[in-house]
Amino acid sequence: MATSKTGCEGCTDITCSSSKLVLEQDIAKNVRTAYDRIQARGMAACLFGSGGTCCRNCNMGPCQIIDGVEDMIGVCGATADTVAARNFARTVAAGAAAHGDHAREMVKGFIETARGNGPHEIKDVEKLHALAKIFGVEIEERDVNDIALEIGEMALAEFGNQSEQGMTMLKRATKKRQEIWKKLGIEPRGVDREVVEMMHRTHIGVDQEYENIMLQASRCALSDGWGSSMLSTELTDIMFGTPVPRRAIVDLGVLKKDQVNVTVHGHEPLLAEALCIAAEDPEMIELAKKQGAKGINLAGVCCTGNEILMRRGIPVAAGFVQQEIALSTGAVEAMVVDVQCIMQSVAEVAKNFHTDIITTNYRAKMPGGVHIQFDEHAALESAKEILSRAIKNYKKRGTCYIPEETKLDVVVGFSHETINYMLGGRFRASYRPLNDNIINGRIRGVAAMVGCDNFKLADDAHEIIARELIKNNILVVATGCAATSLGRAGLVNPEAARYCGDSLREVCETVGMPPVLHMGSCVDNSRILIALTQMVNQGGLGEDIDDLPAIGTAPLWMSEKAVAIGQYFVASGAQVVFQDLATSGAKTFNKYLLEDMMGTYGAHWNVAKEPLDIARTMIEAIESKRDALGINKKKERVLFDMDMRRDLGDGSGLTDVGCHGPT
Ligand code: SF4
Ligand code: MSK
Repeated sequence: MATSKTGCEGCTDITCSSSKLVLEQDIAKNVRTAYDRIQARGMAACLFGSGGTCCRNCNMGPCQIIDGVEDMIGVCGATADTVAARNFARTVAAGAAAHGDHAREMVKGFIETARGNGPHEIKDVEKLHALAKIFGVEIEERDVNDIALEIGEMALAEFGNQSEQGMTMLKRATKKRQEIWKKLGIEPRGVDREVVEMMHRTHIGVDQEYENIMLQASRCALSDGWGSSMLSTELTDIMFGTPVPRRAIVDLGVLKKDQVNVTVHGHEPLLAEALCIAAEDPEMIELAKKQGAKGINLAGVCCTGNEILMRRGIPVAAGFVQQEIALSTGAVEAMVVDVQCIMQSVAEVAKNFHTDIITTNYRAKMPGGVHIQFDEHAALESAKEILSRAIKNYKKRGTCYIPEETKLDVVVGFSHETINYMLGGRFRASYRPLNDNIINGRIRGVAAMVGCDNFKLADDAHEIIARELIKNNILVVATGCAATSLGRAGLVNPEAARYCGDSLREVCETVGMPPVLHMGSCVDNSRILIALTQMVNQGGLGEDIDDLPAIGTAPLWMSEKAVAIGQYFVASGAQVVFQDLATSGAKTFNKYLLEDMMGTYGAHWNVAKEPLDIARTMIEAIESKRDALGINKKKERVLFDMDMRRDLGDGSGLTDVGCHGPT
């Protein structure tokens, strides 16, 4: 097990206690994890790669460019700025493609559900009707499934749209933002089209002006945030239920000694939802009992985990950096994977144990994995076949170690609808109380902590940033593996209010909400776009997202999707802070990202290396927005009386966790 910092680009400090506990055990002594591989590499990353100036877009290269050195441009003449912009834009395209392909599967699953095929049904009719309004679909005297089918087919058409018309969801943005996009000519048309155009424009000899390349990068990213990701979130909510606050648990201690442990890892919740249904099937439970287990324990990893955590309260065992460690417990009968963020190394780790890595999607196989194709037309049958295989492994389990003490309570399920109800009460749901609390300074602003975890910083980086933010009375919303990491740190539950500054603590205690609101998986960042837009529409905080005291960070970003997310936030007017960007080798382009984009979008990228620097950058940005809004007058600390408590929430619609939400 690696435990010390290396000189290379990577941190092998394991601060997470559950990971440490597992890796210290004898059963894990032959396991090689990413921490070991980082230590073994022992060399710094290539400067051209990390600076963004290595180009291999044609076979005259690879060309390694040195900015400002005359002969060190590409063979074709491409400059550092062009190369770095092309590389950056291709990262955006790859991220948008991943979200787009995920979303397409969800739309297809939604259409099958509307046709009455499979185990799922339309659960959130209110949300279906709201979406019908956006799509211009008639709802009066129509069957729910008919409406769903029409919306599903319109949503599917958005992927291959060939007209010049902008995508449907764009109209949910503020008027001002829509005008900015129109003026710049970057309203996304189709999900697939923007990725194709991005790849074309970054082919050798096409678009060679970094600002123009970045216009298409914005359009491509917007087709993700306001297009595919938003479609995916909305249709998934309609099909599986819009999240409401619920209690759950996270961390490796959620695995169970006396049950068949099946971890579900990846992103697309169609299979995971079917597995949840199958795991409750008496026939499956009986099968598990025959093998000597007391039952079947499903646990999530990465964003599939977040999907079923949010909607069903199924525990999350691990985020991205812990996927190998979950297997190293020796207590997992099968890790069921679909697409994205699945390390190839899990198959190697599994060889040390009785665990099967079951790949389920034709797009994502791996050597050493067992492939059982998930058939969406026979979802339950597929799920049962997968579970049966896992159950049969139970008897083969050898020595195992589950760090049972590492099990953290969380309260999750904060869709943008929940936030509406939570603060406004069921009968006068609105963002007014949130806006008022920001205007009066009890809440200084909103910080989104999203995206992955990685091995570049110690794994308490999210916690350090979030603690600093809430201490400064900034409300945090979180998604993806960042949210899992914050859950492990004990910040995603109402008791964490004690770590907040006085005024945020009062708000959290009054409403009974955590200071870190878990909003879902990485596609669910679209919820944050809607929440920000609702704050603008509520009034009092400016005319557009770029006026809000709000900022985002993906401090430990790893996946290309995080860059697509960052770009759609910036193009929507929200600043973002990343730990690093592969653009520093191109001075002018780097300055464009970190400063000049402000003139175009009202927001730009920021880079800050250390966790506390990231937090400070965010706090400063929020305070300067408050200054610009003229709401930064010093307020005396006010103790809440009954009227003020009523303003925060009227006590109706109490859920099981005490938040005011839809029941
Ligand atoms: Fe080199 Fe230009 Fe080819 Fe890139 S596109 S590899 S810079 S010649
Ligand atoms: S899973 S994209 S590591 S959030 Fe969404 Fe986590 Fe990042 Fe994958």
